[in-house]
Amino acid sequence: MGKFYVPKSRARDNRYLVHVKEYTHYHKEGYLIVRGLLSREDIAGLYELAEQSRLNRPKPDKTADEDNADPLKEEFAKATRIHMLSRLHPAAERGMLHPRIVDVAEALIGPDIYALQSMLFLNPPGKGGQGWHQDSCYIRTHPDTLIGAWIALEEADEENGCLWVVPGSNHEPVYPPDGMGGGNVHALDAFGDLNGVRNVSHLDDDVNTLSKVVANYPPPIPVPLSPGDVLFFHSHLFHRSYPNRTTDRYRRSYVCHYCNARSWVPWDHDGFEGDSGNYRQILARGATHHPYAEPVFGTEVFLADEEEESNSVTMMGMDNGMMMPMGMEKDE
Ligand SMILES: O=C(O)CCC(=O)C(=O)O
Repeated sequence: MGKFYVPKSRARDNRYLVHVKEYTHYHKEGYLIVRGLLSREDIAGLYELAEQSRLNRPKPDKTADEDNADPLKEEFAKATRIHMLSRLHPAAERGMLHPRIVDVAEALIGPDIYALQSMLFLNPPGKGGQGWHQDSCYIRTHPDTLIGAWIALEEADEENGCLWVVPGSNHEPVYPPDGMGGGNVHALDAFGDLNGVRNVSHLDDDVNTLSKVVANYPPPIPVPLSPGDVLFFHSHLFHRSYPNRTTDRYRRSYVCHYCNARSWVPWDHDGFEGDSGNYRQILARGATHHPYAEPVFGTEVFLADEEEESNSVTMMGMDNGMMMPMGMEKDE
């Protein structure tokens, strides 16, 4: 008889238990907002890291933004996001592997979860924004199981550049960017009419031709969030953000990407050797038959435990055409 594991994290205190309605909303609409998933204490370390990154940044080249009289803006002239701090700072690793975030990922795309990527957004006044795109275009996983978690470190609203999403667009295939040999589209040759798109992520809808597919949908919706709220979003979902149009507020957020740890991952932000980057991805929950990495700073992860395995259920065909789990008494 085969075995399957029972994730150890089931018994954990403070585990976030996903509701069926949340699961169906995510799979139907392509996103899920979990309000207050992280506490103020949980995000304090990430907020502090964003502050340090802001204050310790080398002064930008004056010529890069020379008409800008606002020192606040000048300080941030070039920096809107910092990639992969999770490989450099304990707080960033803890944020990416936060068990309550992984709890949700486990229910939506798991049970086995890799943590792949982290980005700390600063988005000072006048800066930031990313035009319409689909995340699977940038991060390749086979099967394609990628999910994003957008963690608000402060109020994010339309003024300072919250995310916008197109509900239901997660059911679209990934549109291949022209000139990138199909990008990360799965089974590109299996489609008869999957047209390429140009300038994906460009802020200007006139040049970013993914906006033409977005226009087939009802109007996109903004996703304003408060500190500790987390937006989970499907990697095929059309989404974007606008530059921060305030003069006195930042838009600090932490955005991480995960996938099912049974996926083949021919990707790593910092590159990889051989034919897959699986060995560089942290196993954040469950188990995998692929190679994986461990947290660098000792953040606790909840992996499958051999001792907690259970027997799997095998179905058997009966004479009357019904299926019955093996080992169950036959109902006479
Ligand atoms: O937060 C943003 O401004 C953009 C984030 C985004 O689109 C992404 O992480 O895919």
